Amino acid sequence: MKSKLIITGICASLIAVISTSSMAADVLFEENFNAVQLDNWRNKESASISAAEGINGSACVKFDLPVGQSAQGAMITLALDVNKFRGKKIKLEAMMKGQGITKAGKDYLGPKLMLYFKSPAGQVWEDQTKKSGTFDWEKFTAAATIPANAEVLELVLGMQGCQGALWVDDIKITVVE
Ligand SMILES: [Ca+2]
Repeated sequence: MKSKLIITGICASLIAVISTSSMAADVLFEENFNAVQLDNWRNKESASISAAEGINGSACVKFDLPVGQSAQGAMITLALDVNKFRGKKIKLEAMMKGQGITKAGKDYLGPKLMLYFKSPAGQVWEDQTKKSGTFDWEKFTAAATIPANAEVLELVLGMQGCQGALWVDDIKITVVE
C-alpha cells in the first residue's frame, strides 16, 4: 500500500514536471553556438565559429566573403526535426551583425535567416527583412506556418548574392500560437 502511494506521488510529480515543461515548451529550437561546432550543418566549410565575437563576447557563427572575390554566397543548413514543428505557426529569431555587406540585386538576396520547408503542396522559403552595409547586433525575425504534412524543415543561415561579413548568434524558434 505504501509503495502504491509512493508511485502515485511520483506520477503526480511527473505530471507536474511534464505540464510545466510543456508550458515552457514554446521554444522548439535554440542555438547560441557557445558549446558546439558546425558538424551537423551542411556546407559547414562556408562559415566558421568565432570564439568571442558573439553576443557578450560569446561564440557565434561568422560568414566572411571579402568584397571582390568571386564567391557571391555562403550558406549553411541545419535539418530540423520536422515532427516537432508540423501544424505549428512559428517564429524564427536571431541576432545578426553585418560589416560592409554589399547590396544584393534582388529583394530576397542578402543576409539570410531562413526557414525552408517542403510538403506535398510544394516548397516554401521564409526569411527575414534584408539589410545591407554595416550594422551592429540587431534582432531579425522570420515567421512560417509549417504544414501538418511537411516532410522537410531546414534552418538556413548565411549570405546569398552579396559579399561582406555577417555574424549570427542566439537563434531561437518559438511557437506563436
Ligand atoms: Ca553565442
